[in-house]
Amino acid sequence: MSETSQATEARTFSPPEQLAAHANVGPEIYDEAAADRLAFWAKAARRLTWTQEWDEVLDWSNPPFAKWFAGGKLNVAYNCVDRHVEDGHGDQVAYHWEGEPGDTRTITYAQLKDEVCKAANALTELGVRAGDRVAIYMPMIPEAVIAMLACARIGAVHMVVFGGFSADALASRLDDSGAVLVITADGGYRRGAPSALKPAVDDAVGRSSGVRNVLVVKRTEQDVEWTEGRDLWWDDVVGRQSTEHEPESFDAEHPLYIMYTSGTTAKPKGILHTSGGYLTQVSFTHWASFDLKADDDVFWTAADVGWVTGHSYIVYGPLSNRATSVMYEGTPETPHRGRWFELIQKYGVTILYTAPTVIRTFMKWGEDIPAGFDLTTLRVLGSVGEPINPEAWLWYHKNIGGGRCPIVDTWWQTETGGHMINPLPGVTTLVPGSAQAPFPGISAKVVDDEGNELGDDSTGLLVITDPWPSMLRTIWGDDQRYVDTYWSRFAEKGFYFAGDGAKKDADGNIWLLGRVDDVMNVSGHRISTTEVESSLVAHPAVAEAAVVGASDPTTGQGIVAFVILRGSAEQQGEGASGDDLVQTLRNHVARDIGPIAKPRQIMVVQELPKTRSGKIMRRLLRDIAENRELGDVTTLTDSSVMNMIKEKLPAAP
Ligand code: 6R9
Repeated sequence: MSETSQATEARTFSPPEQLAAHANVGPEIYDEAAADRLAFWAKAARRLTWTQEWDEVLDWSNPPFAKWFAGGKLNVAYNCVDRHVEDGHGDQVAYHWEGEPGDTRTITYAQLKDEVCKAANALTELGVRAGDRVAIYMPMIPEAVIAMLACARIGAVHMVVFGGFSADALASRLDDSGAVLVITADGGYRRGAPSALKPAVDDAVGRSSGVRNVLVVKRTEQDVEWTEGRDLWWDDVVGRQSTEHEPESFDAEHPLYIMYTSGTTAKPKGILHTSGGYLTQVSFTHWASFDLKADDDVFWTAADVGWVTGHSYIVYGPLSNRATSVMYEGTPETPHRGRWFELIQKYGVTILYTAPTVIRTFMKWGEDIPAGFDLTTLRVLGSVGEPINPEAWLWYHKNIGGGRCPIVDTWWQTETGGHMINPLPGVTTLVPGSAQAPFPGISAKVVDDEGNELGDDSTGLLVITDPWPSMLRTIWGDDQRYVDTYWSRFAEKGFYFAGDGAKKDADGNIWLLGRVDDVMNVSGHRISTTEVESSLVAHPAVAEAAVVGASDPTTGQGIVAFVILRGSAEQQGEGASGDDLVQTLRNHVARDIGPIAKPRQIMVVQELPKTRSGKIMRRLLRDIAENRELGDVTTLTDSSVMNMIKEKLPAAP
């Protein structure tokens, strides 16, 4: 593979003529939004069905606590399901679901409505009330979506935890959110075998005081432990409910969900999203960014619902727009490396949205695999989760998009709820590798450390300068941390600090450069260095640990850990069994946090570089992990430490 640097990539791609001619939005949308931002978002909000009109589009009287569409009332689930059935589209497929073993389910909007109503009645019977938190820890099966919508329908706040996370991760989230119910499954299929979910739930719920019931979907039929009185089968409780359920209207600012994301400290942040503004932006961006045509398209976000991308672009965006979606349970290589392409061919997928890490994996596997399938139905491609390097962009464009599909590279975050910076497929001349321009109605800037806007051809920090409808409203239970984390860096200017570095090229296109704080991005998953460090230090052999994200050709960043062993373990680390210990530690982290957090490499060292205030200088360790000349070491307490570390290390890959 040749290196294609961002600076040297010069090819651009104008919108396909046919697509541009019939696109949902044309170039005028930028002027319209610029002329009156709030009127623009109000118009987007009117695409939804409200039972009561709002009094004010934006109430920003108490920044950074925003209220969008205050006074307005709606039901999010009604907007995603019922209104399409009432409009005569009950027979339209909402999801073509495909299990990893090849079993399938086709769910129409009418069927989805019945299932959501039954689940809403079941939750009510279990005593769940508006405002209560419900944890969802599920494989990628339709019940995950049904459970989310059932919560939304009754005003309960869902909190989806990615099924790959450990019992510990689940336990801390149950605790922090104060969940009263956990909805899970016996297991799911992953890489050709059933993997269990229930044991982690039993472990986590055993440590939590607030969870009253565990509702279990039968998916794999594997044996599960059962706690009488607490555990209930989904089929028993939901199965017998009525398909009638009257949706109640909730305030636009009623909480919709909490999604936890890693920060710079070990404690994950519960990002809170509310109803009206969130659905407005997610629905509108889904329609405009992908040029979604409800009657014709087959839309596929190939991601997990346990990631914000799944919330916004598998569930709320597509359903609010009456899209027909594909939902797939498993991994791309099961039972063979052409599985995704087979699904595109089978369902006639027209829009595919996925992450660069998957594209880079497909590149590694070779272009012969996609070439063996009919992918000609595709017309728009999307990318999300990390910067897509121009080489991967061009490969995606040629080998999956057949050279004819625009690629929409969408920059956004759990915190932003929906797309923020991306090209529009019928409007923008694409620059491979760049997310290009703020979405209409979004005000993003690249600034220097003082918050001064930078001109073209410069590098700085990404900020959002005005509130947007699907912005997070706070960190669950911690307003101060919300202020400190996002709004204190540029407090005087009132900017939202995204935590990403960004560059503006000579033409004003925005290029995202990754996290500037200590959050790593591994295959699109955000993992904090502190989280992994805490896990390592929890192992009896480890005295101290420092973790950095080093650039990795496949996963974006790879986790590299530097550990100082405890006295008793030191000899092991030096001796022949050192490799064993390193393996043990890698597995320990995988078990503790989840497989995604397993360090790529662990190096045993004598010392770690620290500042006078005791902070580990990860920047220097990153230099080592990426085999670079060391940067500035003047703030180290002891600059000889770096030489010591370098001497002891094998050459980094
Ligand atoms: C949606 C999502 C957010 C962080 C974000 C940034 C990185 C996401 C990106 C991108 C460059 C893109 N990121 N999309 N970087 N180009 N198109 O990924 O949310 O999991 O919260 O991660 O991911 O660093 O700050 P989340």
